[in-house]
Amino acid sequence: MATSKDYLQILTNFKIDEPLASAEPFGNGHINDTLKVKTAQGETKYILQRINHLIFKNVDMLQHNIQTVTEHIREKLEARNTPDIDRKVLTFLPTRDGKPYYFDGENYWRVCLFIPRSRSFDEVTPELSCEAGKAFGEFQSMLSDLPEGALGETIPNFHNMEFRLQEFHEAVEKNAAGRVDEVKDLIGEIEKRAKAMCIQEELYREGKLKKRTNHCDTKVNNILFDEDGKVLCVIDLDTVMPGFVLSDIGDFIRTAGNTGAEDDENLDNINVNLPIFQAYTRGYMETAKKFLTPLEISLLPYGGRLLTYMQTVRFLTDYLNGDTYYKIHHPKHNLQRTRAQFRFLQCLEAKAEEMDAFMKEWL
Ligand code: ADP
Ligand code: GN1
Ligand code: MG
Repeated sequence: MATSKDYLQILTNFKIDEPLASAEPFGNGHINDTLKVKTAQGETKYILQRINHLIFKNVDMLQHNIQTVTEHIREKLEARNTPDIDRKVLTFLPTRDGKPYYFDGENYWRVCLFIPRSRSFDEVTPELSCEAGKAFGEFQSMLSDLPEGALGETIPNFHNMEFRLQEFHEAVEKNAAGRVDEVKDLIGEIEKRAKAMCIQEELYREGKLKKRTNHCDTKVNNILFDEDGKVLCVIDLDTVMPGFVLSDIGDFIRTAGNTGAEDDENLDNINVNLPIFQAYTRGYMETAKKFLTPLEISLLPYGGRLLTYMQTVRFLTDYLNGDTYYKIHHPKHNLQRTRAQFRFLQCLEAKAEEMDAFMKEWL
C-alpha cells in the first residue's frame, strides 16, 4: 500500500513549485486511484491520479484525448467571455520535463488542479438533475465540432452492446471462476433481452444513427457543482470518445435516477425516481435539442434501460471472469452489483411506457 509520503515523492515530478503536505484517497471510482493533495498551507489544491493502464492501455492516446477536449472547451468558454473559467474546465499540469503524465517504471500518474469550492453528489435533487442535464447537453454540444479522428477510442468498443454481449458469452463459455451455475437465472434474463438491446448498432449499420462525441461515463458524481447548485465542470474525461448519443443520458438515469445504490444489497430500495429523469431530460433538451434527431429524442428513455442492461452485463461478465476489471470491496460485490442493476432494469421496464411518453413534448 502506498503512503502519503510515496505520493508526495511522485508529485515532485510535476511542475508544482510550492511545498506539499499530504495526498489522501478521494472519491469512490471503480477504475483509477484518485487522491487529493494538500499544500503545506493546508489548502486542497491538486488531484493526483494513478491511471489504470491495464484498462486504459494506450496512455498516450488517453492523455492526448483529454488535452484535446479540455483545450477545445477552454477555447469555447474564452470565446464567450465566460467568467471563472478555471473552475469550469479541468487544468492538467505537465511533468517537469513537459509530459502530460509521469511513468515511474510501473505506474502512470497525472495531476490536475483541484477545483476549489466544488462538490460532487451521489444523489441529486430534481433541481441539480436539471442543471446536470443542461451541462451534459452543453458538453456534447461544445465538442460536436471536433473534427473526425480528433479523439481515439481509449477503450475500443466501450459502449458497443454487441461487443459487450460477445465478451459476456465468452465469459460464460470459459467459466473461469466456476460461477456459471450460481447465476443461471441472470444469464437467462440477459439472453432474453439481447436482441432488443442492440438497436443502436443496427440503426448505425442502416445509416439511421450517427456517432457523436460523448462523455461515456455520466455517473452523477462526475459533475462538480458550486455552492449554489450550479454546474461548474464535467470531470472524469477518460472515456470521452465517439459513440452513440444515448450513452450520456443513459448513465445518468442509471445512477441518479435510481432510488437505491448501484450495488444496493436491499433490492427493495431500488426504484425509478421519475422526477429526476424528467428534470434531467428537461435540462438536457434545453441544450441538446438543437443537434438531436427525432429518432435520438424518441430513444432517450431507452438509453436508460440500455445503459442499465449494459452495466448488468458488464458486472456479471466480471463476476464470471473472477473479478479482474472493477475494484471490489468483498468477494460477491460484482454479483451484488449485477443483481441491483438487474432489479433497476426491471423497474425501468415497468415505467418504460410512461418515460417514453414523456418525450412527446419534443417530438
Ligand atoms: P474516478 O475514475 O475514480 O471516478 P474521478 O476523476 O471521477 O475519478 O474523481 C473522483 C472524485 O474526485 C470525483 O467524483 C470528485 O468528487 C473528485 N474530483 C475529481 N477531480 C476533481 C477536481 N479537479 N476538483 C475537485 N474534485 C475533483
Ligand atoms: C467505471 O471509474 P468510474 O467508477 O467512474 C466504469 C464505467 C462504469 C462504472 C460503473 C472505464 O466508472 O464504465 O459505468 O464504473 N469505467 C470504465 O459504476 O470502465
Ligand atoms: Mg468518476
